[in-house]
Amino acid sequence: DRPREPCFLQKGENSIFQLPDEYYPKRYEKLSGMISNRFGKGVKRVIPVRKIALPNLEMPMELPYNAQFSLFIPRHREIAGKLIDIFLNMRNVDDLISICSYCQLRINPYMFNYCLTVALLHRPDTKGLSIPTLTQTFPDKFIDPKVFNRMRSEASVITTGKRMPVVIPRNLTASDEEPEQRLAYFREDIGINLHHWHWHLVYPPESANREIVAKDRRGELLYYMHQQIIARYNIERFCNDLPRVVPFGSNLRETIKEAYFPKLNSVVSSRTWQPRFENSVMRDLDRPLERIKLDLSEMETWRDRILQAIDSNSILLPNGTQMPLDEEKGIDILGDLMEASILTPNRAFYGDFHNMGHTVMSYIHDPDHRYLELFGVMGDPSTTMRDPLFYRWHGFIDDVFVLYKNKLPPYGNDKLDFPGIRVSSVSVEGKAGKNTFGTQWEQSTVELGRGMDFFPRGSVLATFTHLQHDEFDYVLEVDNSSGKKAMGTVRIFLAPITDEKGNKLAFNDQRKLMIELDKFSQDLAPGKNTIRRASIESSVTIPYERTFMDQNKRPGDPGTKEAAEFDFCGCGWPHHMLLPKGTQQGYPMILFVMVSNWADDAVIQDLVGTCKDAASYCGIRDRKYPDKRPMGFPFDRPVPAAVQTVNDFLRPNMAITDCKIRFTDAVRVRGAK
Ligand code: CUO
Repeated sequence: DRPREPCFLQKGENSIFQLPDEYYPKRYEKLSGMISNRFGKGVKRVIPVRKIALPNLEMPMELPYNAQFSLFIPRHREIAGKLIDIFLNMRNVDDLISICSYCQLRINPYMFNYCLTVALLHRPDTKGLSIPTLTQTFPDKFIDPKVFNRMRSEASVITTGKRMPVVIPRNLTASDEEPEQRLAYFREDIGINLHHWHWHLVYPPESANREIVAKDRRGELLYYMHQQIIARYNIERFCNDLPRVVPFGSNLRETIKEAYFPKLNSVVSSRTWQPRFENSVMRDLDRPLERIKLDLSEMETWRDRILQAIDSNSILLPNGTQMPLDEEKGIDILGDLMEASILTPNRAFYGDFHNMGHTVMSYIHDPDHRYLELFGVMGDPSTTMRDPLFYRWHGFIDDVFVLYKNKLPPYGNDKLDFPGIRVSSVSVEGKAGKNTFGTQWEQSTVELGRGMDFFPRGSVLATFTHLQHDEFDYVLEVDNSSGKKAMGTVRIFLAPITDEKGNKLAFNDQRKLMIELDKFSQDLAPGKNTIRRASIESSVTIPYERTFMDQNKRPGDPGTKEAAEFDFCGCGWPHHMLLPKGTQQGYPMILFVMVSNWADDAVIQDLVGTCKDAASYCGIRDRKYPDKRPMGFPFDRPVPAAVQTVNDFLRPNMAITDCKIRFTDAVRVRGAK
């Protein structure tokens, strides 16, 4: 229950803010003169905070300081929407710092962190600021609490600079008896969870400031980004001898066989994140504290109405008229409707299906608050991907989107061909050999000192193990026989060849397992073109350093990029997870490349100074989604019955090659020579 310093806007480790006395809550009055003493000699700079006329904070303060905060709970979203607006409406950065200092001692820290981050991302005057990654502010959302005890001992005995990294054990959430545990390296990957958290930060579901929600093709991107997660997870399952995810949602009363024991403690609520036991069943929610009363039958009604809308290709609007789910905007509208964000065309009728699914699942252990328990990991975007149930729920959500996609006509030659352009070959070159991807474990060390609320302060390092691959190049030979210069968009995907039983996948199933690896525009001179593209340039991923944004490095330091690129661009699939794990024998896959006509793809816009290098799953900040085609093109639609294999699908401007992912069960240390 100690006040935490306004660490967000802190400039460097040794600076602190000096708050106006009036800002301290009554119970901390005596502390006001002492805060700087807490840091003793270490403080080099004290930054005075301006006293301002405070806006009405009654609503944000409604959420107790020690409560859990969830974006999936409607009342929490409303309260957070209000606080985001307060932060967005501050006249300048000094006033923002002032209101933050006041709020930080009073407002629920998770919500404060979320709202401030959203505001910093969207205010024109804060776009150059760096913010610590969530692993630094709330490491408790990612890491076993035992590790904190070890860090505490390390920090209290050893001075900063000499401390040894604390090792975060692998596979700690279940034993090998549990088959789902084979996927723990994916589900509990820190980078993957950070990506998902960032995605939901960049695409907040609610704000009175409608334009920060109403981003270009937001609903469609919700569909596509999560579709890709499910495809990636399914391939990962194949590599580990597990069948595809069984979607959960057509029968909401079915027994859920998967258990999950997160082994995380919440620093804010001083509670353990509750597990879900095997064979749990969802029940009606009645939790007055969170203002939730929801019968499962309501969710069933919402679901059936959504299915009905897809069936009839139209949505009922509040005024009684129908809105068509057409070819161009249908998926985007459905995304908003299902999530549901404030953009949903009719919340009263179609409800809040996906969000409430997360919520009901997250309270499965205490649906009527009889045990005064908080929600489990399914209730928070920074933890939900740890749980096997996440993939079952989003598997169902994806199936619903697919019902809509299945009603669209297959792409014809007008969409698929690029006359005059021929991809004559594609291959992969890297350390593991031609057309072989090499993967192994890697041990990395990250800084977690900022989120450690203990003394003495300073650097605390944690070492963890994650999947990694050898970097490689794609090599493409493209002939341009059009006689003039041309411009294409190169689209690179990877898909498995066989299903979980070892049977060859029919193309209609295979296309749903196509994971995007890269997409870029390319000049094509007349004649032969050899294109070499490095894996690290992927439009899907952000580099390792960005995922674990190291606050000790500043823009301009060796190894860091320019400020505009470095800051705030935390959304992006972690590069170390670009490829599935593969197998020791070499997991067979096909690499698919298409060069589409840039004239049909291009969105003409200025991209200077924006976060743009993980655009495939995250879009581009403040810009339109940079590809006019439907997301997932050319695999998002059904194919004619005659197309049985990927070879039947190929056009001259496409090519495939067989490749393998060979996994070596060894750990290399990041940075070691
Ligand atoms: Cu991202 Cu359900 O939308 O977790």
